[in-house]
Amino acid sequence: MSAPIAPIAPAERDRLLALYRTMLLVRHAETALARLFADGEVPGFIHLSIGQEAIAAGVASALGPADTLATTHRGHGHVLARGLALAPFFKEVMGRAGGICGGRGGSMHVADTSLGILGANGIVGAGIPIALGSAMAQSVLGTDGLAVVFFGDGAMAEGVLHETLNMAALWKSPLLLVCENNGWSEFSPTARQFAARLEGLAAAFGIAHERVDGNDALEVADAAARAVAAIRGDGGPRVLECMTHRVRGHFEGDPQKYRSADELDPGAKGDPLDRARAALAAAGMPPTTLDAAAQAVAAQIEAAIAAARADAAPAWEPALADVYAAVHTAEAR
Ligand SMILES: Cc1ncc(C[n+]2csc(CCOP(=O)(O)OP(=O)(O)O)c2C)c(N)n1
Ligand SMILES: [Mg+2]
Repeated sequence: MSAPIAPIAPAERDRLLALYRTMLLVRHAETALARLFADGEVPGFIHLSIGQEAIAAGVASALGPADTLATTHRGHGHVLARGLALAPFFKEVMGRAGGICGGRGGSMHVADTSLGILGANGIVGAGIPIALGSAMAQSVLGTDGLAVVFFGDGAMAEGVLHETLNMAALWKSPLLLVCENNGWSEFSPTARQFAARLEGLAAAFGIAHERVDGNDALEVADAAARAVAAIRGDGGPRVLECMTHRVRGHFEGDPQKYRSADELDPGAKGDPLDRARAALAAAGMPPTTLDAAAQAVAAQIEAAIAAARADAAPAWEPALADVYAAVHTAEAR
C-alpha cells in the first residue's frame, strides 16, 4: 500500500524542493551510517530515522536562529536538518577527535550549542525536561526564541512528559513538543505501552494538540509553522504529533523477529522522499534537478566520511574535560 500523492500548488514547489533536499541529506547520511556500522567503523549503537525524515525537515524549516532543540537516541535527522555540518557530525558518530563533541559523545550524544542543539539523549524522555528548562530560560531572558523537543511514542508513558506538560502549561513556557509516533517502542507496539492518546494527555493540561501525517513534509512544515507562530503569539506550549513508520530495526543489527512482513514493508505509510519526489515531478520539476540534488548530497557525504576516516581518535588526556562544570561559590567569587 502506498499513500496517494497530493497535488501541490506551483508556489509550493520551491518550498517542497528545500524540504526534499534536507530529507535527502538525512537519508543519504543514515544510509551511509548503516554501511559504516555494518563494517565496524561506528562504535556503540546507532538508531536510524530512515522513513521519518519529513518530521526533521518540516519542523526544522519552522525554527528561527534563537530556537533551541533537544532530541532522542534517534536524532541524526534533527541535528542535520538544524544545520549541523557534515564533517563534525560524521567525525562524532565515528568517534574521531574532530567530532562536534570531540568524538567523546557519539551518535546518542551529539550536541552543538552554537546551533541551539542541546543534545541527543539515550534516556527515553530525558530531552523533554531539558527543553522545558531552555524554554523557561527563553521566557526569563525575554528572547523571542522557543525550545523544541522531539520524543518518540515510547516517551508518552514516561512521567517526565506528564510533569513537563503540567509545568509548561502552568508557566506558559514557549515549548514545542514534537512526538514522532512510529508505532514502536523498541520491540513493543505503542498500544501495549500507553493506555491513553496524546491529545487526551495534552487536553488534560489545556495544551493544543495537532496530529499530522508525519511522512508528508509539507504537512509537517505547515503544522510546525502554525505551532511556532502560536507559541510566539501567546508564549504557551503546543504539541505536534507526527504519525510515521520506523523502517529499520530499533537499532542497527536488530533482527526484528517481532515484526510481521507487512509491518516491515517500507512502503507501508509511503516513503516521505518518494512522496515528495512524485509531488515535485507532478508539479513540473524536471527529474534532472532532483537527480542533481541527490548527487550533490551524496558527494558531500562521501567527503565528510573521508575527512572522518582521516581524523585521529580522541586522546585519553582530556577524557574528563567538560564532565564537571566550574563551581561558583561565594568564596570563589
Ligand atoms: C528511561 C528509559 N527506559 C528504557 C530505555 C530503553 N529504551 C531505549 S529506546 C526505547 C524505546 C523508545 O521508543 P520511542 O520513544 O517510541 O522511540 P523510537 O525508538 O521509536 O524512535 C527504550 C524503551 C531507555 N533508554 N530509557
Ligand atoms: Mg517509537
